[in-house]
Amino acid sequence: MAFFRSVSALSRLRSRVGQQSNLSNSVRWLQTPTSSNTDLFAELKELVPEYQDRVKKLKKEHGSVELGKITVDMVLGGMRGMTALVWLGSAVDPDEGIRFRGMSIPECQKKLPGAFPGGEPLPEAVLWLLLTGKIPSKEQVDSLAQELRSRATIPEYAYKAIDALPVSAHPMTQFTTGVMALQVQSEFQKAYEGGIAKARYWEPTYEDSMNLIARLPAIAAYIYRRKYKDGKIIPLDDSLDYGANYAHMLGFDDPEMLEFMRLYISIHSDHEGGNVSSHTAHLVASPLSDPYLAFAAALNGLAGPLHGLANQEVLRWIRSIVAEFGTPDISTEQLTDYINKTLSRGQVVPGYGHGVLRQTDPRYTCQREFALKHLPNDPLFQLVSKIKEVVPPILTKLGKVKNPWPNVDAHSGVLLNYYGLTEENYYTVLFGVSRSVGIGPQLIWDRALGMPLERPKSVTLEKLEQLCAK
Ligand code: NMX
Ligand code: MLT
Repeated sequence: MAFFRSVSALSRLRSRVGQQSNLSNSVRWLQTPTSSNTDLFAELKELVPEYQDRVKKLKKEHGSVELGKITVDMVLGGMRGMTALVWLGSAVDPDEGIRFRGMSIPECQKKLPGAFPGGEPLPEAVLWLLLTGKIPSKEQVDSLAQELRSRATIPEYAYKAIDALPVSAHPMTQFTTGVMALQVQSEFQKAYEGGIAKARYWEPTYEDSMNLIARLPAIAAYIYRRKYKDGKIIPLDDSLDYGANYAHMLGFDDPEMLEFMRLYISIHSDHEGGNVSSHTAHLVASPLSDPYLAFAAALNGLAGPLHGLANQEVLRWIRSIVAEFGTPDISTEQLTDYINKTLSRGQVVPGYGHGVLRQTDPRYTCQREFALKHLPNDPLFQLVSKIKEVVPPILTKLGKVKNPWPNVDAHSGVLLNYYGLTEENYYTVLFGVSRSVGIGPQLIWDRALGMPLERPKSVTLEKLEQLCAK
């Protein structure tokens, strides 16, 4: 069925190591196509020394600059608000939301190449941006799409590892298992065992991260086909981009669904470094565990209902509302009663609230705009719109919820459902594939910048009490 691709990543790596580095000093957050280089690795190789110098300078000249104080609330409160790690790809402003290398979602929609003029940003474009900080040209994006397709072959044993699980296993369990099977091909592990020098760690990390990103859609699609369809693999289409190919391998070819998948992957790719999945990947990679090991750990965090699994919970909750009233066309009073019932059972309203955001998530907003354009009359979309009006005042009234507004997960399910992807237990796998586009680049930079083993200090309860008594 599937075989390793003929040109191995290792031989590509060897040939690249021989290439001359061509240092450019002019590239820092320029956000315009600044080179015609269509090889992402070569582009990165030019950037690495400059970034290394910046980190060296920060450590040498500003190592003791304080970034804030640590309070008991932070230590007991999930480290909320504690600045504790560097993440290059994106940053989240509590009010404005995500910026990818400084660019908001509407800016990305305007400036990043799409599959057609005016189309949603291609995930390949986001990947290029996150890794280099530069807006790629269409030629660069096409070249990256081709590179990802060339890396996308799945070894037979990865399918077999998934097949060893019962079909009833949750898709996220199957997905993590598939990623762990892919780990067998880790170039970083091989290179480390071969004695690679620290200065070159990022090169096999690049190979692993790119291979991982390239292979995830096929693994993820297999899980979907196995669990919900006939189990037959739909092969990759060489003419399609990353997002479209994933939809195609799942079994969806409606051009609107392909376009939604491009948007979906792009907006779910990265959300700075402190979220559970990204932070987990960074932490697990810090003792030099390879990208597969780190990403599998990240997926296990993503599978929690307060994080990525919330997209599954949202659609389940919306369906439970429809089941309760026999129709999605319900009154504000009926919806209010249902939300209060959810809260009185000691449950959260899924899709609402956030650890950092304090306004409506712009990822929610852009999905709403997509829905308004393509499915304004869909009854579940109309229900989601109504929920957005009714939930925030109720959560605000509780007096403890810091952000009563909708997050990314409040919207994605109804769009997927509209296009025929109705099996909500699969939704977090889509989030997981997307998140690799953000995590992969950071793992490469972690190695390029020589980021050390992560090991914060903990404190006992007794010690905390003693410190507070002083
Ligand atoms: N429904 C009910 N209660 C909530 C909600 C909500 N949507 N959001 C927060 N609260 C409660 C929270 O449980 C906590 O209660 P308690 O003190 O009794 O433990 C209180 O409000 C304070 O929590 P916050 O400080 O506002 O939120 P925190 O930063 O701790 O948690 C989330 C953030 C996202 C975990 C939380 O808002 C939540 O559980 N939301 C629902 C699940 C969800 O949508 N998660 C997806 C987040 C995005 N993602 O993709 O990861
Ligand atoms: C994410 O995309 O990771 C979520 O919004 C959660 C977060 O940022 O904490």
